Amino acid sequence: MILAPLLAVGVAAALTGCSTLEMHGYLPGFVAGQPNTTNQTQRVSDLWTGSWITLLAVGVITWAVIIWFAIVYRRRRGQTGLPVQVRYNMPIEIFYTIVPLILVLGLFAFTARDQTAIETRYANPAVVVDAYGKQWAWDFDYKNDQVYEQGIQAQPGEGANFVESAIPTMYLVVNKKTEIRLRTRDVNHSFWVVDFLYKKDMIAGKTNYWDFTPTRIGTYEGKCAELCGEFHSRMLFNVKVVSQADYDAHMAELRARGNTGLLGTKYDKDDNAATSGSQDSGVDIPSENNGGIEG
Ligand SMILES: [Cu+2]
Repeated sequence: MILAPLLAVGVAAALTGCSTLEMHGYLPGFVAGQPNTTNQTQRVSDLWTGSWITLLAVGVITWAVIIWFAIVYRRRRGQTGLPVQVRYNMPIEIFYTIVPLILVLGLFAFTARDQTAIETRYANPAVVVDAYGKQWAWDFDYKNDQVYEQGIQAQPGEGANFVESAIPTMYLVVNKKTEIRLRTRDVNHSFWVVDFLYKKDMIAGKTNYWDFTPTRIGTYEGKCAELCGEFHSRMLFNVKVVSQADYDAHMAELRARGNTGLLGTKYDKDDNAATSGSQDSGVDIPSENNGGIEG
């Protein structure tokens, strides 16, 4: 019973010869004949399609029974009074208690299993990037190479487009274990890479982690997914997954631009922090939360 959703995916695929798009429940990021975008997206897609197939099966059976009863047991011409009243059918009551229980426990178990796998951190990530959300852009600190990119919010270009080259871009190395450490300089944001099927909040005073391995070279759209103020919609970024050589070239370029060292928490806007550069921190209150994550 627990394996039913996974089996159903396999059977459905075998029977219908689904396209790549259909096989992944119309989720973005899957392209026929190409590797997945990250090592996590197959797992996400399996959970998504498995849940849909299971719930659709329940739905179809339920709709069929509703329609069947409405037609077969409808009131006929000439009938009067109430139909025979039946109560306390124990087998049916046990059935409709147990089946939903199994469904709910099953959905919970699969979700918990996948969430645990996705949220597990690597012991030794090869690439570590600190991503700082800020109203309304992103800063990226490349920990290994000690260089940074300080982003600006998307700039209006021609027509309805933004200037692509001005959008902050995070570089990652294909097939390398990666850890992104997510922090915010001000209000809560959310780091979302659409084709990676993952988003995670950046919560004030907290560091979140996302560990994964990008597995396909390409450029992927990212955006803030937490309404964070006036220009939230311009809080865009790109993720470029490249070869080690291209990554090294980009690091050298940042170094040549003078972006050496790390930005760290220097530009955090923490109104309670005595050491912050905030204009309205008139009161000298030391903040427990102002510590960096260095260490
Ligand atoms: Cu935001």
